[in-house]
Parts: sequence; C-alpha cells; structure tokens
Amino acid sequence: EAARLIRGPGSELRRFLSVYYFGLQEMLTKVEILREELRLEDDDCPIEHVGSRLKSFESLTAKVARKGLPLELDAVRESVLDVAGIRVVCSFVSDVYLVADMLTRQPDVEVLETKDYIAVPKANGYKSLHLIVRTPVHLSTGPVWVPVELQLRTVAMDSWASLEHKVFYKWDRDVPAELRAELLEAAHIADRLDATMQRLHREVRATAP
Ligand code: 0O2
Repeated sequence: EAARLIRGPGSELRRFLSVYYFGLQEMLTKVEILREELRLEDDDCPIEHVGSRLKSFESLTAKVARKGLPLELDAVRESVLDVAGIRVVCSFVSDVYLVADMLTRQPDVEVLETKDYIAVPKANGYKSLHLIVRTPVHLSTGPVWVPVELQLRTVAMDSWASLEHKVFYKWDRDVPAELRAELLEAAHIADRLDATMQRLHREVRATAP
C-alpha cells in the first residue's frame, strides 16, 4: 500500500510522501532488528506482531480539515506527525514499556511527543502508548529527520481497538450510547485479561524449572 502511494501520480505529493515512506522503512527496520534479536535470545519474544502504514491521502486531508489547516504540504509537514505509523503489539503491558524504552534509547531516535493512553485511557476505553519519534533518513541531499508515530499496545488492547475502529466508522463516528457502554465494558474486560496475563507471566517466570 505504502509503495503504491509513492508511485501514484503528482510528483510533489509523491516526493512529500516518499520521505515518510523512507522514515517508515528506517524505523521499521529498527523494530524488526530488535524483534529478531530478542527472539534469538529467548523464544519468549515480547513483540507479538508489527504493522505499519502510510496515512492514506483521504485520511490525511480529513485530518487537515479537522485541524483547520490549509491543505499545503508545509502546514501538513509541521502539524501532522502521524503520516508514517508503526503499530507494535506486545505480549504483556510490561513489554510495551520495555520495547518503547529499547527503541527510544537508540541514539538516532528522538522522542518528540508521548501520549500514554495506558496510564490515562481515553474516555471510550482506548488504551495504547503513542510515541512520536523522529529518525534520520539519508537522502542524496543530506539527512532529513522524519517523524514516525509508534503505537505500542498489548494483544488485548489491539483486539479491542480494531473492533472499536470498525464500529466507529460503521456508525460514521456517531456510535449509539448503548453500544458505547458495551465497548467500555469490553475495554474493562480487556484490562482484566491483561492484568491476569501479566500476573501469570510473572509467576511462570519465577517458578518455571
Ligand atoms: P488512522 O487511520 O490510524 O490514521 P494529533 O495527531 O495529536 O493531532 P490524534 O490524531 O487524535 O491527534 O492523535 P492520537 O490521539 O495520538 O490518535 C491517533 C491514532 O491513534 C488514530 O489515528 C488511531 O489509529 C489511534 N486512536 C486514537 N484514539 C483511538 C480510539 O479511540 N479508538 C481507536 N480504535 N483508535 C484510536 P487516526 O488518525 O484516527 O486514523
């Protein structure tokens, strides 16, 4: 999908998006190397799966409109920091912070913004750790630091978020109150699952032969 977007028509947009595509590849490589290394050390890898996307042109223009910005590439460059996005799904809540720390300790990864929706969930029940980081991409003209949004969450949080996302768009952002309440209850169930899995994980680590 990302590769298709940068080959599309419109060279200015193509150049604009290509820089995010390169930033995405750089950051993705860091995540994949970390994942491989941790997997080699221990079969019990804290990263379950990794996804990535370049924001679609439709989603980008909708966000620009929501923020009341002009549809100009300079304004978008300054104000939309999630054009490139990576989702890292981890086994346990503690792994989310462990992996975030391992990635952001790298000298060429600079944290621009942190939103910890695990510590302070959104009112609808959404939980994830969001980081905006930037990393250098070495172009023919020199280095360009590219922002990438990292979303880190557990399997339970991910499963809740993907269902909620579908419901949200199915109802065109206007989800009936009853359904919202059920989604909130489901988020609490996901929390309890995470807490139990975390406790079992600790017990197994402490007692396994
Ligand atoms: P898509 O399709 O993922 O691109 P800001 O960027 O700070 O101006 P924003 O975009 O609200 O404001 O930032 P935030 O809160 O960090 O959320 C950005 C992304 O997090 C969203 O991207 C979703 O992927 C995810 N997200 C945030 N809140 C929710 C939620 O309540 N439910 C679900 N399922 N996902 C959420 P986009 O831009 O919406 O879309």
